[in-house]
Amino acid sequence: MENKKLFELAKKFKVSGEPTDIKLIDSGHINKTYKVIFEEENKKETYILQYVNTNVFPNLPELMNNIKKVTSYIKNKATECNEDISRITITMKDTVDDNPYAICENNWRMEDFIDNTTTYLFTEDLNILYEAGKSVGTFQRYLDGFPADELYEIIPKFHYTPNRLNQLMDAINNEENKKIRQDRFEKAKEAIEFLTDVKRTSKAGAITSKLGTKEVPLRVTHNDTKLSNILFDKNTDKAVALIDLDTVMPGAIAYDFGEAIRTGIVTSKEDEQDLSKIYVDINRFEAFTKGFLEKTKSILTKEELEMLPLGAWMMTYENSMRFVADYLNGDTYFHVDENIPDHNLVRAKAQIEIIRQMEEKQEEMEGMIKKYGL
Ligand code: GN1
Ligand code: MG
Repeated sequence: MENKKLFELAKKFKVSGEPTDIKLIDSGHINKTYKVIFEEENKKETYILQYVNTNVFPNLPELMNNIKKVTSYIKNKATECNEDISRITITMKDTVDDNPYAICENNWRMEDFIDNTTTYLFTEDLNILYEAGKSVGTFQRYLDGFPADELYEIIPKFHYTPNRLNQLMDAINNEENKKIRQDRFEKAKEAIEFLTDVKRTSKAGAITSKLGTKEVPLRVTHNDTKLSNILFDKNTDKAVALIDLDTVMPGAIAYDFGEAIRTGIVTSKEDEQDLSKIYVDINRFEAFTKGFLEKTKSILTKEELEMLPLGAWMMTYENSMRFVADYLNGDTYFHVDENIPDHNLVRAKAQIEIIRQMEEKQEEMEGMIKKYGL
């Protein structure tokens, strides 16, 4: 979209000055995100302008309500703990016409950019991972006690892994898919075999069944805690805030731990094509776990603690199934880069490599959880 049009959209939100610069930030798989600069008498302020994908998030008002509830709860809790709340979480801007959900026509919204922060797709720095662990842990700690059933289930069964398996099976068994994309079925053969191996499918319900029987509590979970959703201070690399709250919903804490481990445990991109570059490092698992448990040890039940390594496996399993399903369905869900052939399959294969290595290191991971959690 042209800058002029984007500036017009940005001006529909209550901020002072005039927009002078705008850049596309190219990292999310669902929404379209821009960084926009407003200037007033040599003062510059940066904001995040975002187009929300309503195919994925059809109920945007409820989504915005969830964010409002969760962010005000976090700010109140942090205030009680005498923390500076200016950078602790996201803050949406109101629209000039006071739309009750802070969205303007065609599903655009704007939020403050938290100054002097950066993100990482992956990192080699153990201290950054320790900080990431503290960040996800702090989010959980502040929201401990939030009545999870007050949140709207934005994407039903989002981390209900048996459902993700069903969606994969539907994509595999879909006659139309087989007819139009026969080549994709051939290319994805090994990935399909790996993911539908009974060794793995039999574990798909291992978390949801315990939520069902209430052996583990239903909490408010972020559900998309990948490393790139954590802001770090540019100068100190201290974690600042966990962003992208679109999928805050009721869930198991193992989801938030697991999704962060999936992306933090390797020093490669989610779509790394050279599988020999993917190395699941237990030292990175340790660094994240240490930070996470420092913040959450006192709120976790024994069952939740024991479930954390499984959460890491489950989130990786789930993402690979989703990538393969989307590949077979013709890339209708995740944004794909046209310069990367078979992008969703590339992502899935990288995730499968991570699963393979995690399965070998399950006991080591369990040992770390004991070390820092007991
Ligand atoms: C999507 O949009 P983004 O990049 O924050 C997806 C997550 C996946 C992730 C994989 C609503 O997140 O669930 O884990 O891609 N979000 C949604 O990178 O489906
Ligand atoms: Mg997201």
